[in-house]
Amino acid sequence: VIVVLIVISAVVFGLTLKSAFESTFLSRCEKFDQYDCKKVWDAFQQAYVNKDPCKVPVEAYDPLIAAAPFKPQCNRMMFWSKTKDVVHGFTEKRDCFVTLEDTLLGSVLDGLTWCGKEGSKDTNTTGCPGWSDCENNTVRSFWIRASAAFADVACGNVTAMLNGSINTPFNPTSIFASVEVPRFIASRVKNLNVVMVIQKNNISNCTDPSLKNLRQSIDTGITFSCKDVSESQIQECGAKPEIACGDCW
Ligand code: AVW
Repeated sequence: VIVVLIVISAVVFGLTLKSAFESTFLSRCEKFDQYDCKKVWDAFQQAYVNKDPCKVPVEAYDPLIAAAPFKPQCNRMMFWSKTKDVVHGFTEKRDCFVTLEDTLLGSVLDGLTWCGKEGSKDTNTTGCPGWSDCENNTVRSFWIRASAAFADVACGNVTAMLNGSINTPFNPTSIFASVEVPRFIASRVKNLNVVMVIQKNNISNCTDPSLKNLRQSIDTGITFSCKDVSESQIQECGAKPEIACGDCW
């Protein structure tokens, strides 16, 4: 009887335990002051729980964005496309710039996979649709919504790191091109400064034709500049706090 009771209580206790996903979410969230992480978790869950993981529209995350709004950080906002590692290698060492992944929502969900299921209140971390498996998938809709909200608060001088080792550094299908750039408005954003990350075997640079498209697609009134900067120079500035942010490139 005792053994049976122990087993039953262990099972009941187990069901009330937080999932590893929720624990990761909350512990990453608690590194940020000023937010009620339990409220943020509830707002997050309502976006996808008990839904077909391919039927989560971008707007499903509106209440989450409202629960953890992005704060404008003028002159420090950093966007990127196909340069995730070099950008974050830099921003984790220096506080010159803030990327989406340095904000509460971006850092909490960076690298995670999640989805719900019709008829269930669980959050799954396996068996979720991949990025391109269906348009309105749980993870992709979140990143589109969060990127839009982050771009909405962009102000002053905005920086973007693009990749000089690919054919089309400014790719119209990227989140940067399709979601973020269209939200930069001249009344808030003064200048868009592209840092073209140049590696040894680079195949493009600031003269690439795709950058002309970028220049043409930004709101009139926002000035544009582009600078080719070697990856090693970016890494060196990350490693040397004595170099002023404004002198990195
Ligand atoms: P990215 P973006 N499969 O480097 O301009 C799986 O292409 O789009 O840059 N994951 C994907 C896929 C895919 N096909 N495409 C994109 N991702 C995910 C937010 C993946 O996690 C920031 F503010 C990849 O690391 C940047 O300014 C990430 O999306 C801007 O959006 C970026 O893909 C970067 O988006």
